[in-house]
Amino acid sequence: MPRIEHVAVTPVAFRDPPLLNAAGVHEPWCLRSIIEVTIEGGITGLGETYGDDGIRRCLEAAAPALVGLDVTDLAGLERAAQAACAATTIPAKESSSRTGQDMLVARVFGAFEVAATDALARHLNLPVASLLGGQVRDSIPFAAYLFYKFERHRFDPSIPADPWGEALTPEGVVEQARRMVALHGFRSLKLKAGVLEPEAEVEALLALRAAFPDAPLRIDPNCAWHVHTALKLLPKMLPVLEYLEDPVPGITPMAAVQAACPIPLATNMCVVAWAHLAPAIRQDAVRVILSDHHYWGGLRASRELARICAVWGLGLSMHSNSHLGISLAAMAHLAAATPNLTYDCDTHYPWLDDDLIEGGKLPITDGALRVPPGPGLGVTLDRAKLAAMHADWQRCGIRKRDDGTEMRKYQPDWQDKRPRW
Ligand code: GKR
Ligand code: MG
Repeated sequence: MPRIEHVAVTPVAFRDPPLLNAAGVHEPWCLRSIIEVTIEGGITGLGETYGDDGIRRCLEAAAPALVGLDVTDLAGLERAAQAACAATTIPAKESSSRTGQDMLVARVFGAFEVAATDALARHLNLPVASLLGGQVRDSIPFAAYLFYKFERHRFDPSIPADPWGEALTPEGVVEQARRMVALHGFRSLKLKAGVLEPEAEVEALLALRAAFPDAPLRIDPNCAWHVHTALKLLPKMLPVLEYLEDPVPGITPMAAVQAACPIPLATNMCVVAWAHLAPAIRQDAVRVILSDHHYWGGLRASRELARICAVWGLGLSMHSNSHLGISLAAMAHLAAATPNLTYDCDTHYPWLDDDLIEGGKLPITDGALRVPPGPGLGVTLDRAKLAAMHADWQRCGIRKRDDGTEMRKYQPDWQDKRPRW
């Protein structure tokens, strides 16, 4: 198979609206890293991952070591990722507290694995889904991802107000949901919680149920609640929820809630690495895993995770962070090749203004994305937009996502406290 001839890692920044969560509020710019793996014959495969400085430096350290590897040599790719992560000093404040070394390697490896898989699939003139075991669906259902939201980035006057407006009340959340459903036809709704008093967030959930009587609903407080709070709220939430996502921090507290809860608990927080699976399954802490190829180690690792979920009778869906179209295309090909995808996937994509792929944003209609037809991931870079987003990265001044510091601009005594309520 062709060898890797060149690897490029380009940091980019794009506008992100002031979306609220338990960690604070999104900053005006979101960072991502764009990966290009070029193989013999001049074919280039694409990948996209986190953009914080720590991972970016590991990606840049690994890139030259990939040159010369056969594009199918994933073991060699993993060794390069391991060596680069071991050799890169990441100041503690620049790396996420949840990210151990193994998870860092999985992130770095995963980013290159996607790009190498795209390149290989293009070389073979096949869609990426074909290399993951075959496509079992053409269209991937996504949920509307609703956020409490400030009207605008008040501390950056250069940024115009976005069309979404403020959402800090049940009425505001319902209005946001109506707009998102009108734009994209979503059938399921997810409310990002952990922002207001839990009772107020449950009121918003009930308002969503009243406005959308048939929509499957989820709420995700990102571990902002105590076990006793989650248990107290269950009677009100149970009749309207399809699953409850990460109400409390940690496997054992999640197991305490799951034991009292007839609906599944879902997570993208307490099961985020292979080592977490055994204790979570043993304690029956979660019944839905929200997988994410960006941190589980790429596309093939995520297929393996899906198999484990199937074996253990766990539900499976997909977690998201703010992202661009290369990530969305990779999520779509992975989802297309995953038979046991049991819930609509999450995506932040409707919050994105503009994309850096040719043709602009991929269309989500009737609540679903048609899998971009191959070869490869089915998306290509718009070089002018890549250059513009790289220039934005150079001048935006942000080098690590920090929702807490951004939140303290609005509320100086604000602290990230989980559980808070
Ligand atoms: O974008 O604010 C956000 C989300 O809270 C994100 O950071 C989470 O990782 O979407 C994610 C989740 O489901 O927990
Ligand atoms: Mg979540």
